[in-house]
Amino acid sequence: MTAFLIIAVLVLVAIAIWQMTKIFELSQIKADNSQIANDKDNKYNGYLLFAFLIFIYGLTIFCFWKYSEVLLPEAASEHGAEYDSLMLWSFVIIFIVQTLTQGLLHYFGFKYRGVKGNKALFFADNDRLEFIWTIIPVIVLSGLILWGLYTWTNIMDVNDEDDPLIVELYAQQFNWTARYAGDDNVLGDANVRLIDIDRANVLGLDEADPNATDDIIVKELHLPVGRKVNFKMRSQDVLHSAYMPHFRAQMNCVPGMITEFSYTPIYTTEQMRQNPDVIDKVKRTNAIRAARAAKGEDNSDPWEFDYILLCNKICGKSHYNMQMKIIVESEEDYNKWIAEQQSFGTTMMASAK
Ligand SMILES: [Cu+2]
Repeated sequence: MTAFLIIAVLVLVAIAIWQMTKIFELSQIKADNSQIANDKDNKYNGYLLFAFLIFIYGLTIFCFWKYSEVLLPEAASEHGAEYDSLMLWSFVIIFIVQTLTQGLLHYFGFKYRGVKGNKALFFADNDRLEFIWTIIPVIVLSGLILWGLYTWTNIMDVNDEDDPLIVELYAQQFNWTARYAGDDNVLGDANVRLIDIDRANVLGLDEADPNATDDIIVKELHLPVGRKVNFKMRSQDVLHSAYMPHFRAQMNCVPGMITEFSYTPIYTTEQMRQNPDVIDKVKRTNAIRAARAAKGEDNSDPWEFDYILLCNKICGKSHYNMQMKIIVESEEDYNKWIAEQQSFGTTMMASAK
């Protein structure tokens, strides 16, 4: 009996499905199954184009409104303002061109959408038009490139005529070490093959080189405000990149060679903490941290602004945390700090005992 009932139910279900398929097929007959777009389809596509245009314009405005605050504060180096204005003008030009061309593209897409018997206005050849759309980008781009080259040469001025402070930035997976050139302001020779961890020669300094004796190896970068700093970068293992965003500075650290970058800090850490954008950022970050603290989560201690050196090349699994604090201070404070540091010679003598 049960078997009969099951079979009956299955048959009824099968009939129901068959009937429903039939109803579905009937309902489809009226629709136009043609694969060729008709005027109505083209009209929909035309309006969808406009909707998309509004979407991208809207997205742009939204991003300006929402994310402008995450941009870097005012540059803290002498060359930074020039760098920033080059970047700003590049963005302004890109923004204007993008807004205009996208508007025109979508407008013409709509205007000349498929309509039976409608034919788009077109030029097979127009010298004047081609001249205009070639010459304008040529002028604008060469202007930007020339300005860029000029700015680049200014920024990459690593000469040591005006007595810059010489500092080595040494990169390795996954930390930074800084080396000051000491009283003579000349860095001693170094080579990764001379590294001797047991004797605390972590940077492979040549002990036979008299210039190395007064070198000072530290884990925190202190810079006197207003004095040019020439950085000499080395890497022990893989490609790293020394990135100091607040100073608009970045240079690759390449194993086997010394790369250079130079800048003059113009604001001390204390002065930068008074910058309205920085104050705002600290406030926002600490609001997030306070919320985390309320939930008992990690990383919830109040944060204070500091300049920072980051690695900007994906160099391995702990790349994200490869950083060093930078402190810009008055010449007086800097001199006091550097006088308290141990020289390479002293460390070596201590380890020899
Ligand atoms: Cu790195």
